[in-house]
Amino acid sequence: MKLYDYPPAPNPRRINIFVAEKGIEIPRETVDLGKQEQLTDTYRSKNPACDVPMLELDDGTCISQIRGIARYLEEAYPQTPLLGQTPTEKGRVEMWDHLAFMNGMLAIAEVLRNTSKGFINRAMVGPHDYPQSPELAERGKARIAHFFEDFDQQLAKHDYIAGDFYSMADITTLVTCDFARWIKVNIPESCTHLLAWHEKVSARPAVKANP
Ligand SMILES: N[C@@H](CCC(=O)N[C@@H](CS)C(=O)NCC(=O)O)C(=O)O
Repeated sequence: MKLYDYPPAPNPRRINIFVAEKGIEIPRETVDLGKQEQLTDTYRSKNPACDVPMLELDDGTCISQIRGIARYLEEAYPQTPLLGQTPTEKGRVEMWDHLAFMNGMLAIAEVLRNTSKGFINRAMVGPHDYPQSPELAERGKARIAHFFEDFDQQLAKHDYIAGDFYSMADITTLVTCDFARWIKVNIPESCTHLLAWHEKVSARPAVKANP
């Protein structure tokens, strides 16, 4: 098994924390996004989505997309469950992980990829090129503010994002909050529940090992 990784980027960090929480050792191969190695023919033939992370199994099966990778690892290594244990927990982890990705991670990406010179004509992750759009960057800023408020409200009611247990939804939300710093946005002071939760989950050894 091999994990195709690029540690500086936020989505690979999600899986790296997930793997560390489970205590699994997986060999890594770096796909340097700075050199656009995700777009080479060799990598594309394994992962047509042209993104990282990606997991290659010993029989050559390739699984991309964090939901796919996390699901595989959760089933293959059930110790330290991170995707919920009961039907209700599993549903809630999926729900909140998806909300954090859609409303947080993608909102930040919307700002970054539509403003940074490094992403000219690469406004979207994937095999296809798209031009930047200043309007989308503006919308992204508004969406990030709402993401912080909505998740702060959830944490006013629960110790963790999907309920009273730590899960993949916490990992995605944590990585999203840290990713916001890339566009010089921090968790607002008014989001006291989110700030307290962020301090708590940032202290976990698996998180500290994957800064
Ligand atoms: N939906 C994907 C997101 C993966 C993703 O966006 N990865 C970024 C790094 S954070 C990437 O590979 N970017 C390649 C590019 O910018 O072309 C997943 O769930 O794995």
